[in-house]
Amino acid sequence: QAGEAVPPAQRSSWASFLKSIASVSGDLSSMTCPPFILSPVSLTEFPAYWCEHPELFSAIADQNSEEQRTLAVVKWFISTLKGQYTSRNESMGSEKKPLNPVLGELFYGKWPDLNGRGETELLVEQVSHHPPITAYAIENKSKGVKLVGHNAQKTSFSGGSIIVKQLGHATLTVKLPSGDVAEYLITLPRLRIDGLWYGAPYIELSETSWIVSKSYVCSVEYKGKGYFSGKTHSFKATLNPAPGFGGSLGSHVVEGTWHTTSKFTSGPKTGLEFHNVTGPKEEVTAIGGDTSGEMGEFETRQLWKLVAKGIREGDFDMASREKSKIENDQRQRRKDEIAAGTKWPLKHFVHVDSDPTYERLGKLGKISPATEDMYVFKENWPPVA
Ligand code: CLR
Repeated sequence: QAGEAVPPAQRSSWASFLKSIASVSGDLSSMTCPPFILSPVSLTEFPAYWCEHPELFSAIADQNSEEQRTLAVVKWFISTLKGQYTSRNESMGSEKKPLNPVLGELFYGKWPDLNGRGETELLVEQVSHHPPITAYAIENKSKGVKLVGHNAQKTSFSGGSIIVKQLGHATLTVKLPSGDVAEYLITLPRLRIDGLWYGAPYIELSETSWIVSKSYVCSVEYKGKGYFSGKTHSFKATLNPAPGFGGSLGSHVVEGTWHTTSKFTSGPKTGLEFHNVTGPKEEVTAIGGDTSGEMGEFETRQLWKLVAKGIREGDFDMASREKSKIENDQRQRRKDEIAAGTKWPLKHFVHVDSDPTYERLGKLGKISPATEDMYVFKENWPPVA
């Protein structure tokens, strides 16, 4: 039944929200939603999903062949999907609308060194407000593994679902003992947000994303219920040597469901388990939430504290009052900048129009577009002294 999962008092507001998304496409971030669907967490916290299995991230550095390393990268990548795309359903009962970060918003965090895996650090900065763009760097320095990327979304509405095209990409680099650096270009899946009619949204992934290095091209195809395995959250990863590497490196196919397990279905390891995320994950430890620190009021949890409290405690008047304060402050800052002829300075990233790594590796996969802009990470690490 329509609006089944929606609190009765918010059903008409949900219905008008659904009507409005059908007509507005592009950017959902600033649309007004009924309170039951609001999340108290900002999008600047989302890059932490990339490392909720820190041991898989660090294990990328421990492999001694190109083939094993590529398999480790793909295993880590697939293992992040459950957190990225299902964790709000687990923690809050459905997908929710995250807080829309302000320009300059920051989130720093880390995962501790355990069992010799090394410490992993996370740094996130909101580098654009209109359209919303989030840039991040995740680094395990002792292992020499680093992920840098940015993301934005373009939304549309089709057949009762919200379709989210992810813009942006990530590059994973690994310092090898030889002194070389292995690079992996990572592109992102398309999302379909289903369940809107009932007021219980959830994500299904579709289309293809790529993990490409100079020696391997890996495509990850995503399908939901009713497609190749008939199961929700299915994927099929196909790893093939890049042109020129065919003789020495093997091909592999992995199939399964990304929120549970998968196994090799073709190649030398056929039948063996590939990934398994049925066990616990490790959430990031946030760093430096006090306004006296380097991040000041731009630290995400500090910035949104009262809005988040309002959402958590059902005090939506306070939530919207506090949200307006933040928005007005932002508007004033932009006005002042225009008047002064200045621009908000990014703290950790530099925007450039094209990414040579993306262009070079993208060609090996069938990745389109042929080029993308990027946010180069300034090497002022660590984030907090
Ligand atoms: C952000 C980047 C992360 C993966 C990810 C997961 C969930 C996505 C989010 C990204 C972008 C914003 C998003 C969200 C799900 C819902 C939300 C698309 C891609 C939209 C803006 C809110 C829709 C509102 C309905 C839930 C009513 O790595």
